[in-house]
Amino acid sequence: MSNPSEGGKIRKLWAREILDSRGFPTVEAEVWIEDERNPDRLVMGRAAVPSGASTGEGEALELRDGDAKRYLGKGVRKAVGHVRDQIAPALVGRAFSRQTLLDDGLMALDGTENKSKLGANAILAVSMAFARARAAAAGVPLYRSIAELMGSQGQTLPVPLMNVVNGGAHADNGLNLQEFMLVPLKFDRFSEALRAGTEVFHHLKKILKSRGLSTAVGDEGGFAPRFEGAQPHEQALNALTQAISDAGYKPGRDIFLALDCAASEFAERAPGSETQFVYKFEDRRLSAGEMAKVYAQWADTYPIVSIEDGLAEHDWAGWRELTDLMGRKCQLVGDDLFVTNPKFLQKGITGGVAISILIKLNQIGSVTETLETMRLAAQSSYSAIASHRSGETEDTFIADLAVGTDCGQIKTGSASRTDRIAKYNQLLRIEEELGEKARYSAFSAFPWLEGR
Ligand code: 2PG
Ligand code: MG
Repeated sequence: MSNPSEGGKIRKLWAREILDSRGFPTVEAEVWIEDERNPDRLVMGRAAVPSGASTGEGEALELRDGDAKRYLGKGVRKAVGHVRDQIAPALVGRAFSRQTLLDDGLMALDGTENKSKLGANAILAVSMAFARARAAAAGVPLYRSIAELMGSQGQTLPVPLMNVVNGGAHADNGLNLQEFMLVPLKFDRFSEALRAGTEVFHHLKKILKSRGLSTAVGDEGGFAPRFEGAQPHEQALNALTQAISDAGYKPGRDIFLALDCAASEFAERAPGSETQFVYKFEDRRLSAGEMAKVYAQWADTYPIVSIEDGLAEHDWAGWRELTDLMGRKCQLVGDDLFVTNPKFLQKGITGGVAISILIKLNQIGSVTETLETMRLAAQSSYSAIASHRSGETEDTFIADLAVGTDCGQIKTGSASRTDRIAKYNQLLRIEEELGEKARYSAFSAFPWLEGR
């Protein structure tokens, strides 16, 4: 029996290969620890890691088996084996009073910069499962225990960035840009914002259908229509603003738009240059400056409040130009650029690049480091958006992460596909549980819009 103030001992640790929303394997872990109130009783925390398609080069390593005979090489038996054969023997029988101690132990066991020995998928699954088990052992909801780790209040329901048109690497429809999102801001409660965004999603479906366009959905549950003819991106933006109006809301007052360009996917190094990039956008080849002007012009025409990865991850000079051009009136978000890593974020802060960071647990590979990055963002007045990956599971950790850290925004896909909806439903539960204490400070990340 261990001293409850030191945390219950880990009694059992297990992992298995499960499937993600794209039908590829991923790691699920279970951590069994002693209940703090009754050490004879065990509580279990379970967590599954997601997987990206448009990944940043600086991400922690997702370990895949590479055995072409299983799941086209994408099996995760090695990572699962590392949990069972290396992590479990090192952790079982020990008590960890804090998440940091467990995560430090995992990192020491791995010993590499990018978690390539054990695999970030093995490490993160255990880290998240432990966070859940610790919350259960203390008898508190996960968001509450994350709030304690973060030193936050854990009462802010996030603005949902709802990705209702999918393109880029998440669809097969000729759109360069990966995500067109709805941002329902002028609402008092998360549940009302979610309702509004969902209604717009249904109206968008009607519009696409009436134009004979496909209403089949992409990886994140958004529609993936092929807009024929000139300027398909403007066609998508027009369809979205129309859908907002059709649903009875005012674009630019109630509901706004956000983009994830995932620009690394359509950029290449300029011939003969190490630092300059060319953007193969629609049928043109644009410089970073020209690409930035396209965004600035869109932001003048459409109610766009947030642009993620507008330029490629290695195009730091271009990013600086973009930030100078738009950083005061549009949330410029670094995803592939920062890969949830405090080192890259620090480089951005020092260099005046971007004003916001996308947060994906599996880019960095542990709960502790994720919170460290979020702390650095908050200290530097960068907004932070808790995010899913395009390959997801039914795991809802990021919903609790968003509320627990009070980060104020979540990006977790469209109003379809249960892998996406699961997170929204968890947020509805949390809002209900928080009752009067629940906050929805919609405009805090967009101060330039306040009072509109
Ligand atoms: C992104 C994500 C999630 P992926 O680029 O922001 O939407 O996509 O998981 O494929 O990197
Ligand atoms: Mg992105």
